[in-house]
Amino acid sequence: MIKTIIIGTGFGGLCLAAKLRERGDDNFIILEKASEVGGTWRENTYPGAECDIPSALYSYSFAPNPTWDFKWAKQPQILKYIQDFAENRDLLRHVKFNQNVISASYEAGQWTIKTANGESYQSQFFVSAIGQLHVPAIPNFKGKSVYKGASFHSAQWDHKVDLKGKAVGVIGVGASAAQLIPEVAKTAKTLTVYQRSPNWIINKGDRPYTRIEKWVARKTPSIARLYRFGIWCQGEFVIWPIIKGAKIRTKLAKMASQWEMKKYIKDPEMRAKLTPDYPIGAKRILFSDSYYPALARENVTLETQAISQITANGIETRDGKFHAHDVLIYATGFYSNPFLKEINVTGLMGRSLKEHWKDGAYAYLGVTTHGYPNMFMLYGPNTNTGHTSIVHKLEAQVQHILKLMDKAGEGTIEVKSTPEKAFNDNAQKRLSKLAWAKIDASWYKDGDRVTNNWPGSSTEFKRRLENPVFEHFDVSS
Ligand code: N01
Repeated sequence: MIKTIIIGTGFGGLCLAAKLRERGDDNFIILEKASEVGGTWRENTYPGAECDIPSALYSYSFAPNPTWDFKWAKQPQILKYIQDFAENRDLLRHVKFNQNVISASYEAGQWTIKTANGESYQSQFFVSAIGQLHVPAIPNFKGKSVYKGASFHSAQWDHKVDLKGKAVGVIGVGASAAQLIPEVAKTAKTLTVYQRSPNWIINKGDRPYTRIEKWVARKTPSIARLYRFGIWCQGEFVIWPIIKGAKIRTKLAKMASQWEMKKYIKDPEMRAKLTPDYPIGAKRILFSDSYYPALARENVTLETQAISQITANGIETRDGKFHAHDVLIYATGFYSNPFLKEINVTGLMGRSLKEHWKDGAYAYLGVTTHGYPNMFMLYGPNTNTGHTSIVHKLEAQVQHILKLMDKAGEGTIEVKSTPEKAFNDNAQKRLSKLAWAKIDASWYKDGDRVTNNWPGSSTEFKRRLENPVFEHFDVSS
């Protein structure tokens, strides 16, 4: 029997695979729905796609890349980094491509994983590394299906559509939109940006690394590590306190955002429309040097009236105005909840994970849940962050999983329900005091609960994940 089946070849799945191989464990496969590795960096190819965390931190600590071209690397370079990583670590021979997993069921110490094309695999351990943001969400606007022009989601960019000379509409102004709008604005004849609620945006101060900087990073890894540590400190000691509501840092961050806006947006009415009415940090703080300059362009219009319907040739807003568009781009985010939405997971006694999570997803430290022995999640419930790198946190989750696997040996390991409940109750109590809870809806939330984000610092995350409390688990041989 296969020892471990991992689903997904993004940063999480490949990290676990690399660490298994480092231990001399070759008995695993990775099931990948696409024909290439890369996860979100393979899917999101929209113009302007880039990292929203400096790449020195958004990369594996054990595989630094001294040749990042920019401080915030662009999507093609990140995709190349992850693809090279898979190749250099000889992970590709473990990957079974074009395997879209539709179900995973547990019985008598064995997981059975089935794919859409009829394949079936059995393993001792089952690890989901499918990420939180991979199912594109397109709102069901009235009339959407009658639209005659080209339309697509930001994560399903249609590169055959030439935007040159076109009247383009972009719906949504989140992290994806803030990256693609400046690029679309350069090409399109006109661009209308449909904003439902604005974001707090801070200048990122991006620039290319010089040849000397790259040389130093290559020749002196200790300096590169120190630099990475410095970036981590900014997230941990500047942004995280803002999410917790620290007064002075919050005020300074708001001032920085407003200063940036004032620099480019001269019309006070437009500035008012661009100023959020919710606490900074409640939604992802966006880092951009080019968003406000793009909105200030002659060919760009900010539309804040709600969309009432989509017609054959454009969009009608609630004030009765019609906006003609040749192309519509949905930068409307992803279904982040329910977790593992597209896979029918059943655990002990055939209990469905959908039923288990009917009031919202939760898991002990985001990795294991009672009733599902030998199942682990990478980037599971309550593991997301608003202030640091997911890659950094994935490494800690991988260490956690490896330790649980060691403890299970040839048998099974399952988190007990009492410590899982205690963890979850405590997490929700802490989350309810943070900025994320102070907004009605965002992709971090499922109803009233913040289901996606970790309630503490990344220092706490690393410490707790890397030091599992084995008394919280039932182990059987
Ligand atoms: O999605 P979003 P995203 N009518 O959910 C609007 C990560 N990321 O793809 O805010 C009108 O943030 C919605 O409006 P509102 C990052 O973690 C990382 O941009 O709900 N508008 C919002 O403006 C990020 O947080 C990188 O009022 C509607 C937008 O659509 C996460 O991905 C790069 C609507 C959705 O924004 C998601 O970002 C990019 C409706 N019915 C993204 N429904 C990196 O660089 C939704 N909207 C690593």
